[in-house]
Amino acid sequence: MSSRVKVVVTGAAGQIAYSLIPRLVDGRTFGDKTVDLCLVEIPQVVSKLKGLVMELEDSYFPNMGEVTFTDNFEEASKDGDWFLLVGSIPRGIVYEGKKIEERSDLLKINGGIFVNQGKAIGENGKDDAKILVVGNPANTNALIGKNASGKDSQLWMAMTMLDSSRAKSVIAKKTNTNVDDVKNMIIWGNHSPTMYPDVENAMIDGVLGISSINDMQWVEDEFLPAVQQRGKAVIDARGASSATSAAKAALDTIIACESETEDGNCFSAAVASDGAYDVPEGLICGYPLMTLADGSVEIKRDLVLSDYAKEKFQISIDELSSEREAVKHLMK
Ligand code: NAX
Repeated sequence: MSSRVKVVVTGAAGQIAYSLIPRLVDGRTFGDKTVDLCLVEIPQVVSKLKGLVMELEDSYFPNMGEVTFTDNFEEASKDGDWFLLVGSIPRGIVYEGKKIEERSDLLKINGGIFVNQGKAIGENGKDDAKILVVGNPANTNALIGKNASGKDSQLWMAMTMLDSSRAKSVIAKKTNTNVDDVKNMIIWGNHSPTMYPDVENAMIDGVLGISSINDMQWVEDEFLPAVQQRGKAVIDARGASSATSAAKAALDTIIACESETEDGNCFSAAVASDGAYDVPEGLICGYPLMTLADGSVEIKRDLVLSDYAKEKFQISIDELSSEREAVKHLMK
């Protein structure tokens, strides 16, 4: 395996990136590999990255390789091993004279960005590149990007690790355990309030969640709303969306993909459906994943969903299908 890794990060002057980028080179996420960074921003902001590069240089990171920044994604994408697509136009911003409030408007604007980025990754990224879409609407942005890339050997993911970590935290508090005692915390579906965090299949201190929690009323009334609405709760409290927790989740996703998953375990991210768990083919859907010894990432297929889980999951699948319908003009 190469001892160098090139990581391309978009939205590099944003909030999440400020927490994320230093930790890509701190020797934990990629172990002892040398990490080359290519930071990408829109032209109006790109010069700010000079300051971030100065800070990185001043931070004593022995594993940091070459660091460059640009507003030219195509150039940045050359030989990229990892692409962290964090940059997108956020909700609430005024774009071409219109305040962007609706998910459908977000889909439209960001969809266009992801066509170009997907194409560049397909043409210039490594054949086995891994792409993690963080910018919202993450699943459908990933769908558009993957479609435009035209290269099936690359792995496109949308981030649901933050939702999984939030769910672990709520369960750990409820069961008086440590977050590390909660394993297999799967997020099914979309990274949106329709997601289905699966308590029943989680392992809590070695016991299956359905036995350990045994309180579906709590799941329905407290757990699901707490996890599904956590992003909004953070925005209400902080006046800005989750940043440091989102950065940690992106790092945890990379770590999960870079090392073999322990037997029986899985982690959460959204990948293209091949029909697994009756999800329409092609949708980028939150699934339980495993990294195999050869470095490939596979869907874990032996989980059983209760009727309750299936009903909730279907709501999110339907939302993903309608998002795909809304962007079909951007797909080949
Ligand atoms: P910021 O607004 O702080 O930063 C976004 C940055 O992206 C800006 O600096 C902007 O100039 C840049 N950008 C926009 N278009 C770009 C393009 N085409 N190429 C390169 N850069 C571009 O947002 P931040 O708080 O960092 O959040 C980034 C994204 O993550 C948002 O879409 C947000 O909704 C999403 N999130 C996703 C989460 C997830 O779990 N998947 C959780 C956290 C967060 O809400």
